[in-house]
Amino acid sequence: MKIDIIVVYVQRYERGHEMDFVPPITGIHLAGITPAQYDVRVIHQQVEPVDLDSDADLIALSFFSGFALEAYRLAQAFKARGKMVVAGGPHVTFWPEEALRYCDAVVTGEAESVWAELLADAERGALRPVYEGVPQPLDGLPSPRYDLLPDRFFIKKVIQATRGCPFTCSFCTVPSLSPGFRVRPIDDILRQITTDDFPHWWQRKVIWFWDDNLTAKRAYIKDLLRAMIPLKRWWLTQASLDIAKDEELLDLMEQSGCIGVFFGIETFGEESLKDAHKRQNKVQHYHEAVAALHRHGIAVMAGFIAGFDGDSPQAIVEMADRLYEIGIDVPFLSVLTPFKGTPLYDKMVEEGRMLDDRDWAFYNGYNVTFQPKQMSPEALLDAHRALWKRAFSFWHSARRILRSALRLRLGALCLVIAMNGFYCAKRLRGNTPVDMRRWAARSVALAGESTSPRSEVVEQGLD
Ligand code: B12
Ligand code: SF4
Repeated sequence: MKIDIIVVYVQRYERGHEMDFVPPITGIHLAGITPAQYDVRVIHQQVEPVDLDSDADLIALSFFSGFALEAYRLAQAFKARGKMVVAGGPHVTFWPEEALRYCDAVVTGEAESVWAELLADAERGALRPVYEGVPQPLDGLPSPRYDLLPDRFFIKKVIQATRGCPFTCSFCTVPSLSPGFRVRPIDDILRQITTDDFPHWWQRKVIWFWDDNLTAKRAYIKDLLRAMIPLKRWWLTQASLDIAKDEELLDLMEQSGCIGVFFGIETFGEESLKDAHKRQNKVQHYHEAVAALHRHGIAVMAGFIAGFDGDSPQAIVEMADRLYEIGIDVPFLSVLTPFKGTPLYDKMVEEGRMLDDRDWAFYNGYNVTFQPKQMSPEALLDAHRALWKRAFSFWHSARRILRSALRLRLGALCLVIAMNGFYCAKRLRGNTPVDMRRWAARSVALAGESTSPRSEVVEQGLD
């Protein structure tokens, strides 16, 4: 049986992404856990077209909420060509009934416990509608199929060492998607790191850990980093801000080649932090925490969110200056989005604040899907765009790069130049995040008559 795993994507910038640094791990991981008797391909819609006339027997779609309409459009097109279509991922996990209207079967939760069974059922033409994946120990997972990655991705070595996060931020689905915290055996990770047959030196040198919160279990991460020191790699990950107080961990991160860490800093509002249950963040400690990472030469990437109840339009735009003041090297700026499976979503539904005229295309992290407390949805979008333009202006981007040149190690500096240069170039060319108010008509037309915008789904009681 031939399988096409498609990692669905819809461009999030007016004129596309222009360059693609790091691939998702999901598609190549699914290919890795696919039993050897099947013939598998992985298609990343982010960088390559989807061939609707593929000779695959089974199409497996993976997607986030923001890409659901496109996934359903693909599902319909493939079904019209007689293919079996299955789907999984965070959106499907929380909206299985909706996905089943377009697909033959869905997997909720993690694939490992049910994927082989689903494929065997597909082969004998006996798919069940729902396969409920249950979290399993992560021992002995096979390596992702790096050989199936398209050349277009600059970095190739994406790894996942842990799943889950001990925190419970109100806007995040990780606690309900991956309850608890699981780690992979260190030997498995080392084996994966040292399996190196990429053509370019930087593809062998750089590792990106796509973990929810890699540093959550300190004894584990310290052992892993000690074992990584002799491998002389550069690596990046996502972690929580509380690590800044652990000098031993920061030392090990430096010695093992850490060049960048992403923190969810989210906001400068004390009330908003409380609302977000972000107990690990303290506004008065931001500056010192970032400085601690810099003392080890590590670049600090940080996520900021516009649209908390405590936010005013002015406070949102001013974040561009405040994030510079606390020393952030690369900012990532999104709009608060209530995803099902989070306390934030439950609260917004309870308060009647979800905007039912917004289809899934608005759930891409750059558009507004709820009624903000202190402004209109339009004013929130405008404030976010003003923040984005200010933060990636030539002046702000150049200052961040120059400052990094004085205090970061080489790999970290390369990262800061590449990321700031990338976003600043977008900004200078007017390639801003897509405004779905203008794209909505287009996305619904693309999706075809029978795909449901979110409002219809809610009306039909599938919520
Ligand atoms: C790494 C990561 C990223 C990376 C890589 C993105 C990517 N395209 O993979 C980056 C930083 C770029 C990113 C960006 C964003 N992300 Co993100 N990200 C994650 C994170 C932390 C881990 C995902 C991962 O790779 N896990 C490891 C792989 C192996 O597991 P997996 O993807 O979960 O897949 C498993 C199951 O879901 C299932 N499965 C998945 N697909 C399929 C398909 C089939 C057919 C089957 C059978 C099974 C299956 O089986 C897999 C193995 O068990 C998750 C949190 C999480 N725990 O899911 C958030 C998460 C997926 N991200 C999320 C969001 C919202 C975003 C952004 C929109 C944020 C923003 N504001 O901009 C952007 C979108 C950008 C984009 N280009 O797609 C949300 C999605 C919520 C939703 N309902 O859609 C999550 C769940 C976090 C959250 N905030 O709640 N993200
Ligand atoms: S710390 Fe990050 S991964 Fe953990 S719950 Fe909060 S937002 Fe999600």
